[in-house]
Amino acid sequence: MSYRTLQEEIEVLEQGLPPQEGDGFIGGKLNPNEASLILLPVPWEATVSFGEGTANAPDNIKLSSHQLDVENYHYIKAYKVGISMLETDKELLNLSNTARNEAIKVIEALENGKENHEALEFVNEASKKLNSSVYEKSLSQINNGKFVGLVGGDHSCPLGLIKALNDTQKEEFGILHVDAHHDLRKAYEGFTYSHASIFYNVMNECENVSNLVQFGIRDYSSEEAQRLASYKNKGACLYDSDFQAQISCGKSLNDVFNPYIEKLPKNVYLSIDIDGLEPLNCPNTGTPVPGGLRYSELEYLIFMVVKSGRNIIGFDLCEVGSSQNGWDENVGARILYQLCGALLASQGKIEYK
Ligand SMILES: [Mn+2]
Repeated sequence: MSYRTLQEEIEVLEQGLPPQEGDGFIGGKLNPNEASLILLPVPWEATVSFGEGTANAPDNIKLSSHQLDVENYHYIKAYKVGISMLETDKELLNLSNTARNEAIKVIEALENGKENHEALEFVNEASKKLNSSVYEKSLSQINNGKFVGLVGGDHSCPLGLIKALNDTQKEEFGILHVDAHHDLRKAYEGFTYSHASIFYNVMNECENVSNLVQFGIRDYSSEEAQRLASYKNKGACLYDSDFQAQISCGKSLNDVFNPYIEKLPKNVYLSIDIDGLEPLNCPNTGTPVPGGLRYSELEYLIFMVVKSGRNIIGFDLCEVGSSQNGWDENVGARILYQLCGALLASQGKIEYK
């Protein structure tokens, strides 16, 4: 692939010509060395419990993003400081497919009241390989002075990125997490690094994560609610039912979101599971749940973080499904571009309004 320089990239994107098939995110072809923000695709769905397809999301989102206009209301010309999405790691995709087959054996055994230790061990080892691969890739970008946004894959993908930030940030950071689920299970179906355990693992393994603030949550176990409560002031959750009730009583989004934004420290990592949105925006995500945030509410929530003066130090977008008509990927591409703009604006790289 022949890359563009940043100057060439800006010229091409501002011409607004239709991107060509092999082009990258938003039709870009920028040399990653010249980017401020690197998008790391992670084609992984070893432990998904219901609907499959999210391992293909990075490539699908990239293709879908070709129909985006690069202008954005809040974030002014984010492409001008360079956004580059890396090539998808095919080896990782192969490992995901192999591990997925083993995971199905584990789940089938469980459904028959049995256990398949050999398959379980394979999946857990594969997940460790994923975590160290994401960690190493993230770390090398961060050490090169780049910001990193991760494009999943299922929600187990970002542990390596969060750990790389944990190991390189001078100050502690908080996590703003949007999801239908707490993702606080201590292993799920026996999988240590399950999509349903991401924040259990983060809170256990990342000592520089000051707190976890969750939005959109509406499908959870008592184990998870108790775990969140056990974090005391390190954990907070605006449950979706509470959110909907407050909005129904006439409160503004500002008033409802603000007390939760205020719990976050200066530095914030955003973790967006697309199933935090209403299912009409993500009909093919792995575990859709009725209710949830509207697209524009998520957009405003992200903007509130920027407007509050906090620094977004990294992000992930996970669990985007594969659809026949491209709708899930279309929404995913738009959220991803919002996240890029928000990070770059919060870091003072671009203007916002
Ligand atoms: Mn999740």
